[in-house]
Amino acid sequence: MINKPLNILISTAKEQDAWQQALATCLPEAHVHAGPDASACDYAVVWKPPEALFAQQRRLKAVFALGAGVDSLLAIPTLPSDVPLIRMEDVGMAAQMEEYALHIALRQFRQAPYYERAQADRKWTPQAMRRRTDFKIGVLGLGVLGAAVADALARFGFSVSGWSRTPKALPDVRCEHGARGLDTVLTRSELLILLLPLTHETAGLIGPAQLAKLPRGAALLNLSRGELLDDSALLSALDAGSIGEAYLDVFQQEPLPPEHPYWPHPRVHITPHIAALTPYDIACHQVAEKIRRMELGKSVSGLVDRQRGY
Ligand code: NDP
Ligand code: OXD
Repeated sequence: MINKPLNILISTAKEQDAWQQALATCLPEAHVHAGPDASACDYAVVWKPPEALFAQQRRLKAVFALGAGVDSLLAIPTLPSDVPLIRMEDVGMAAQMEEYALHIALRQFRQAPYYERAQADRKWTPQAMRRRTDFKIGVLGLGVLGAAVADALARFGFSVSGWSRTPKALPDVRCEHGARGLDTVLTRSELLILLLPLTHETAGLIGPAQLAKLPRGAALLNLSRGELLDDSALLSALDAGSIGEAYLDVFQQEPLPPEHPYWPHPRVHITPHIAALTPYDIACHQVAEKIRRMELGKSVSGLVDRQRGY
């Protein structure tokens, strides 16, 4: 419990009342304000806040992002550079990412797109069986979410490789890093899953050259940010048949504009950025615990490294 009165500002793009209530429940010793005009607060808990918020709030001890990715927050020019920025770690998102990735992996492994087209053509064309261990999946990003996804796929029996910036060791996952490591993962992956943060290094990472390295007919699953992917290159690769299917949860522009060529494409499968949603209760519990630790002068995890961009 914190003894001195604390003022917390919550600012979310949507469902503000529910977030305010959840945070007040998890942190009963604090005043949780939701209006933009709240007087100087100790902490801000935000998702897509107005730029004016940081210009008004000059005494913040930390900013908490209500999401795992902080690219949009880091792009706000008024975000104070000397205030710690702390992001969400898992808070129930890892399990949702595992479900999503397993669902797509099973679709691809059991050739669902092939049989759906065969049905449309009234064709009875059984294909040879495959073993799980022969189905090769690559996961780019082995952080909180990527490592959980790679582990879940490996435990299911698929042959999984993963890629990160620094070297990693995960049971039953072939871990790669660096430029050569990326090529190793790309050239073997029949399903490539993107779970990297958007940074100056990862923006545009998957372009024509990288797509061309994947095995012919491979599938791509983007769960991270649309900006990682060159949309025109992907559409060309889909039309040429070098990429078989694209499963896209995230886009350079969200909501995806109605005229975007992804919408009608027969090999593009769209979901509206719902791969992993942030549950109010678990997220607010994590924020509350970290605020309590900070008030006691203790360190917290999830601190964003501004230089790295994640
Ligand atoms: P983490 O910060 O825990 O993990 C990031 C991973 O990416 C780390 O393994 C890191 O390497 C790796 N990485 C970063 N930069 C590079 C690089 N230049 N080259 C190679 N590897 C790199 O993030 P999370 O796992 O928590 O989240 C990942 C992303 O998922 C978020 O940033 C967000 O964009 C997205 N997301 C999407 C959601 C959705 O609903 N679609 C929901 C939640 C998150 P290293 O381990 O060496 O540091
Ligand atoms: C996140 C997201 O980063 O929802 O948490 O995309």
